[in-house]
Amino acid sequence: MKLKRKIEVAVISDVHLGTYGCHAKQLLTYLNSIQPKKLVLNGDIIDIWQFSKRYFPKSHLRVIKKIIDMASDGVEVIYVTGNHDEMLRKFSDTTIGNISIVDKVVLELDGKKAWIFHGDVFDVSIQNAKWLAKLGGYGYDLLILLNRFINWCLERFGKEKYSLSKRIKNSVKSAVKYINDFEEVASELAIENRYDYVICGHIHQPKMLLKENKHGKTMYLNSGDWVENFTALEYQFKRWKIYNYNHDKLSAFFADEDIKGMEDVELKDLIAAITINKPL
Ligand SMILES: [Mn+2]
Repeated sequence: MKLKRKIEVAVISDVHLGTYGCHAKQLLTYLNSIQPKKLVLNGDIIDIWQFSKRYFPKSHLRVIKKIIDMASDGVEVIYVTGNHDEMLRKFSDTTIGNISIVDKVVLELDGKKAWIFHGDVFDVSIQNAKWLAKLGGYGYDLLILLNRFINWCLERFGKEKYSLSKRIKNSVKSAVKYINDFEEVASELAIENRYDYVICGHIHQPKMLLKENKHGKTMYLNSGDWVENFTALEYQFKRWKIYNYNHDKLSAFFADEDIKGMEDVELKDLIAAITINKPL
C-alpha cells in the first residue's frame, strides 16, 4: 500500500551528498513520505567541490536512486544548479525524461509567480549582484560567470573559493550580515521583477518571510539544508510551509515497498521519524 502525503511542489536544497555532513537517511525517509507533483532540487545536492571517491556511502547513492525513481514514477524533477554542483551548469537547460537541469526557474502557482534559484550569485559582491541582476535573466548568467571567474582566480593563486563556511570562519558577525543582505537583496530584486515568491537555498537558513517596500511586496523563502536543519519547502492548498523533519511528524507515512527494498535503512530510524516530536 502506498499512502504518501500529496503535495504540489516540494523544494529541497543543500543536501551535500558526498560529504560527511550530509544526512542522507533522514532525507530518504522524508522523500519516501511524500508524493509531490514537482520536486525542485535547489542546488548543492551533490557536492562535486568536495567530492572524493573514498566517501560516497550507499545511503547517499540511494537518495540519487530515489530521485530517479520518483522521476520515472511521473514526478517532474527540476534540478537547479548551485555552486557546489556548478559542474552541472554545463548541462543547463538539458532535459532527460522528467528531469531537467536549469540555473533558475519560474513556476506559475495558482496565478502567482515563484522565482527559484540557488543564491550563490550573491557571493562575490552583493552590491554588484544588485545592479547586475537588474538586467534580468541575462544579468543572472553574467553573475554566474563572474563568480566562476573569481573563484578560478582564487584557486590559481592558491586561495580558497568564496563560500559561506569561509565567511563564518572569518567572523560570525560578517556571516550574519551576509545572511541579512542576502535575504534583503533577493527580496528587493523579486519585488522589482514582480515575482510573488523568491525561493533560494545556499545560506542554510530555512525561512519564510513577507517582505515589503514602497514598490511592492514578495514572500522570501529559503529551503534550508540537510546538513543541520533537515528542512524542505512544501506548496499545497495555495500556500507555502516549511517542513521541518525534526519537529513535524511524517503524516500518512507507511513503510512501503520502496523502503523495504532499502535494507540498510534501519527500522528504528523510521519509527523514530514518525513518533518523536521534539520540542524546539
Ligand atoms: Mn551553495
